[in-house]
Amino acid sequence: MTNAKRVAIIGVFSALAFVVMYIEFPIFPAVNFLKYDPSDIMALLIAFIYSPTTGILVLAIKDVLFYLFKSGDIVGIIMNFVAGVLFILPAAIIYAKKGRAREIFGYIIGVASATGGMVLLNMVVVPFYWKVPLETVFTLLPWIIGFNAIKFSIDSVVNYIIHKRVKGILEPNNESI
Ligand code: RBF
Repeated sequence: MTNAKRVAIIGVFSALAFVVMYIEFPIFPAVNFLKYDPSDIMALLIAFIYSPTTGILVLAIKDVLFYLFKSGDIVGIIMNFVAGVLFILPAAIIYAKKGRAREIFGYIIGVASATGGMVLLNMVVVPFYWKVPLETVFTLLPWIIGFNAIKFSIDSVVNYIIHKRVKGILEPNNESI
C-alpha cells in the first residue's frame, strides 16, 4: 500500500472515531463521569489491520480533537486515552494475525489490563478530580470495574465481528485476507 493511502486511512479513521465519540453516554448512574462511546473500536480496527502503534496514533488524534472541539476536560481525555492504550496494545500485540484462539486471548488480556489499570488510576485521580476521600472511591470500585469490563468487552465483540470485513474493504487486493 502506498504511504499516501495509509495516511488517508489514518485520517479517515481518526475523524470517524472523533465523530462517534459524541455518542458518549454513562452506563451506571453511580459513576456517570464514566461514559461509553464506540470510538476506541476505530483505533482497535486500525491496530489489528496495520499495527498497534498506528492504532494508538488514531486513538491520540481522536482524543486531541475531542478535547479541542467538545470536552475541554484534560483529565477525562487523558483517562480515556490511557484506558484505550491499556486495552488496544495488549489485544493487538497478542493477536498479530495468528488465529481465533489467540485473538480471543488478546481481548481477555486487553479487557483485564484496561480494567485493572483504570481501577488503580481512578484510585489516584478521582479523589483529586471530585475532591472526595479515598474511601468514597472504594465504594465506587464495583462500578468502575463493571464499566471498564463492559466497555472493552463490547469493543472486543464488535471488533471480532467486523475487523476482517473492514480489512477486506481497505485492502481489496490483499491476498492474505
Ligand atoms: N474512561 C474509561 O474508559 N475508563 C475509566 O476508568 C475512566 N475513568 C475516568 C475517570 C475520571 C475522573 C474522568 C473524568 C474520566 C474517566 N474516563 C474513563 C473517561 C470518560 O469515560 C470519558 O471518556 C471522558 O471523560 C470524555 O468525555
